[in-house]
Amino acid sequence: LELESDLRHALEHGQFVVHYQPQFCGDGVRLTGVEALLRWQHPIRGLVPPCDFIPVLEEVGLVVEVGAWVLDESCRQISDWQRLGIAVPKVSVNISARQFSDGQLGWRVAQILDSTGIDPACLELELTESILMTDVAEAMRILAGLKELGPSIAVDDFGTGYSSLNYLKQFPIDVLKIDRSFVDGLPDGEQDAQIARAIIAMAHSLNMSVIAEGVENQAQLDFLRRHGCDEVQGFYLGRPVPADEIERRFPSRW
Ligand code: G
Ligand code: G
Ligand code: MN
Ligand code: NA
Repeated sequence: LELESDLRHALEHGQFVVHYQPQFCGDGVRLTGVEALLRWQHPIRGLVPPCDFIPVLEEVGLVVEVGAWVLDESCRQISDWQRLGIAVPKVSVNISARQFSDGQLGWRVAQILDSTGIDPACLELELTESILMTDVAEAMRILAGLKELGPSIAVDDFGTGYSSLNYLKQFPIDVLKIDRSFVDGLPDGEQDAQIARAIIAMAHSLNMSVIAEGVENQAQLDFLRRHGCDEVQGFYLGRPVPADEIERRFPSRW
């Protein structure tokens, strides 16, 4: 497969880059963190979006190596920001299914935290419901190990997969991310509004915090704020951008 060898080449020749999308307090003003999002800077094709190559990385198993690189790069970035006097509260890193279950994640996270010296509370790991529910006992064991190292755990795309609420409450989860498919219909879509309210209420009753993704307008932001959503993220507030643009655009809002 040509794409596979292109992707190996990309990893070896530094063609992957991480962009960062800002996350804000429910008020939409104070920055609370950034989500690390992988891009492929291809010499001819330009900036390739992850939907065009992450499935292939998954398929050929390269996602573990590339994922480790993203984790490394993101923690290094936090450390660089801290050196510059920019106190970025946290970076959220997406973890793929293979990366979660390959038995190396805890070791890698420990090593990265150790080599960068960042506060472990500055790192958040985003997992999907399906990653957690595929093998609950195994996930429980892996999560317990990760939590001991100090990062927070967020459930990405929440509401699109299937979670057993019984397990959800037993996992050491800190944050639920309301999937953008529900944010889309806010504030007028009655079902989306009910679902968003229910997720916020459930998260809070389980002592979890909630972030809504895919916020694209003021009306969505107003609804989420009014209903106590803790954090917000979306194109309306800030697109994923290179690290230096985060520094330029938000120098004093951390
Ligand atoms: O950045 P964008 O919205 O185009 O990302 C599309 C998808 O790719 C999202 O589902 C996002 O979670 C995923 N993605 C982006 N960066 C990473 C990464 O570093 N690792 C993994 N596993 N998925 C990522
Ligand atoms: O699955 P995950 O939540 O990691 O996906 C993140 C993806 O969502 C990124 O590719 C990012 O570009 C995209 N994204 C972020 N904010 C918005 C938004 O407001 N609207 C839409 N449509 N996509 C968004
Ligand atoms: Mn995500
Ligand atoms: Na998501």
